[in-house]
Amino acid sequence: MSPRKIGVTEVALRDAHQSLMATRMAMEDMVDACADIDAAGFWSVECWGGATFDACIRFLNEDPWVRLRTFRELMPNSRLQMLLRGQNLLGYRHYEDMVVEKFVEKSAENGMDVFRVFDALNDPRNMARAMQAVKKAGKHAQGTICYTISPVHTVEGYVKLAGQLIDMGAESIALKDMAALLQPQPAYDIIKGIKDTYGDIQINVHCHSTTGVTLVSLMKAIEAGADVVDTAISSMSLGPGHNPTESLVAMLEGTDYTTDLDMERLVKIRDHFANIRPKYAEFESATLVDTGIFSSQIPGGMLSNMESQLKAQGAGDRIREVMEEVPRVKADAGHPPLVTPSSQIVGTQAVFNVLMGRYKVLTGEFADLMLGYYGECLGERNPEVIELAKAQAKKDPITVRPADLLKPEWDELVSQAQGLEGADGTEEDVLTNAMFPGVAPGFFKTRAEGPKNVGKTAEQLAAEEEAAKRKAQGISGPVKYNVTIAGRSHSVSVEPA
Ligand code: PYR
Repeated sequence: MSPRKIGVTEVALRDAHQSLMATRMAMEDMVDACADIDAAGFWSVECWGGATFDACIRFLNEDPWVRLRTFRELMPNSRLQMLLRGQNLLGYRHYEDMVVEKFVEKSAENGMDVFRVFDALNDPRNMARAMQAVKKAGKHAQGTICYTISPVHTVEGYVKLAGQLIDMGAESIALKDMAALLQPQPAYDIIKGIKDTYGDIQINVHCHSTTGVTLVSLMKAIEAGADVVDTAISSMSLGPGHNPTESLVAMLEGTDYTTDLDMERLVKIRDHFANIRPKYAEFESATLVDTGIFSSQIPGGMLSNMESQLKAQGAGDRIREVMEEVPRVKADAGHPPLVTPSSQIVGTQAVFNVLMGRYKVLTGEFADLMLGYYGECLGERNPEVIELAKAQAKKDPITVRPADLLKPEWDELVSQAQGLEGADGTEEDVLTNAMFPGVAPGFFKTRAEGPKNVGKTAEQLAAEEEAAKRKAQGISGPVKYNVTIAGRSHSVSVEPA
């Protein structure tokens, strides 16, 4: 019998640089890898999502829609995949249904094929409308289970959620393990449970690698029937990122499974990003392996967020207390999985609790989470904290789908964008402004200046390396270099730090 083919989603162009280097990679550093990625034989190429969209306009002066169209052009044979925050789209609030429809329609029109639709609370009502829109656009609607561990999360519960997603029209199910909490046995049990209950629905498994256990989880997932797994090319893998693509290929050799990926192409992709990665070293996290996440449940991105909030308050030394507070706040909120935006909401409230006393001050977002304005969680919310949230927010809890309370807003969003300097009148610009209204107006003004690469140049890296070497040898004083930028030679002097 020939081995069963396991599809692979390559995440280097989205989640890998999001997780490893704060989403800072510029499009120009990805372009040269695209032909090899396109020809390597991946099931899909993940390349777009909330954080990449945000970073494009916030840090890189890059139009995220142009980025998507460029990927489409450079990878004509690939399924392009994005991560969509359900009713939140790529932003942090719920949007009214027509905005959801418009966003999906425009993303499809600009080249997107596979929409991985998730909701931070796993509330199916928050995914339904986006999934419908994806199907209407004739694209692949992937329903997502965000994986977490808690007293209320069980294998049976996850299998039931998969059924709800299938009933909503999901063409495949993603098991999304953003914090590397998915151990091998539950991976096996959940996937076996879904396959046994619902037959041959496609299952995609997404794991981060931070706890060190999840390459084994991918193997067990495959043994249980998983169809597609997410990995990152080795030079963009591990730490808070993902398992290496080439390691998956090697792991499956001699088993009943194969990826059929083209190793020569993988080597080229690996070499490309091995050259690029050092440019972004200043954005990298120091974490390699952390099994403490099994108790704190804090994904890498959330930890660095809380660290910077604490430092800004001159309380950088209190991170341990905050890490202990997070599981408590999570339990009070009904055990939501921690992923955008629940990770930010729970993390910030944990910081407030440590700095000001437990629930002495509630953030507006945390009050909304406690009152149901982000949707339903699996667990019961702490009634005492609900009372505090009611008193502070001066509103009552809700049980309806949050977006049902929203009024039509598309026309208003169109007129807001029309008034902005540099906005070009397209629906894409309306959506960019709708997603990130605090950032988009500044981006529209500077867009014509073109993309900005925040990575270091080869000359800067060489100068830094030389300065470090001299420092190690005890040589002080500036070192002079001649560097060539845009064809012109400049003399620069680098002082040891
Ligand atoms: C995002 O929504 O951007 C995540 O990575 C979860």
